[in-house]
Amino acid sequence: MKLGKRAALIVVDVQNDFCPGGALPVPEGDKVVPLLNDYIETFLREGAPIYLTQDWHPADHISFKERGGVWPPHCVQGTEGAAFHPGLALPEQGVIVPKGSSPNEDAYSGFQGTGLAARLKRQGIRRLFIGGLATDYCVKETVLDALREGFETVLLEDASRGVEVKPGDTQRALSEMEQAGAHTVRIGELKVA
Ligand code: VGL
Ligand code: ZN
Repeated sequence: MKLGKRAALIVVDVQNDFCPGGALPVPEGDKVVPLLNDYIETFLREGAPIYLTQDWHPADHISFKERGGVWPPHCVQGTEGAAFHPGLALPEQGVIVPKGSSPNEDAYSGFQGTGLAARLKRQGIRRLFIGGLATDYCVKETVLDALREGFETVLLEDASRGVEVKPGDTQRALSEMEQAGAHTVRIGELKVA
């Protein structure tokens, strides 16, 4: 698979709360960090834009258990848990996309309420490479929205991990994304020339 012109990288929610020791840990969530750093390096070398979504909730967010949601409080704005994993090679040119900031609205997708699709289209981007946390929630919804928006969409399979609230969720998410038209790639398969 070629990176191609008009490609962008979207790194989804690689934050402390989604890594082991965090408030809503994804098993092996931290394992995506070195791989994403490799992808980031590749995209930087190619001059391709990089976006990083950040789950960014107010303290009383609707998805939290206290408000009848399903999740423990996580990624509360300005907390250490909401910070990017310290090992992530945050590029200076990287554009941070906060999401889930409205108290009464859940937002798994990086496209929901962020203006991201319009911004990418304005830049002439056609193909998106998407990876991060969690495969069965925010990565999945971001990939499905990317496809709905008409982008050619590639999941970074080795640089994503699922929460697995129910066993098999990650695998089901992969099937759903592929069925919707997503491609998948691993770092060794990505050609830049
Ligand atoms: C996510 C659950 C709640 C995610 C965000 O990033 O996948 N999951 N908020
Ligand atoms: Zn969240």
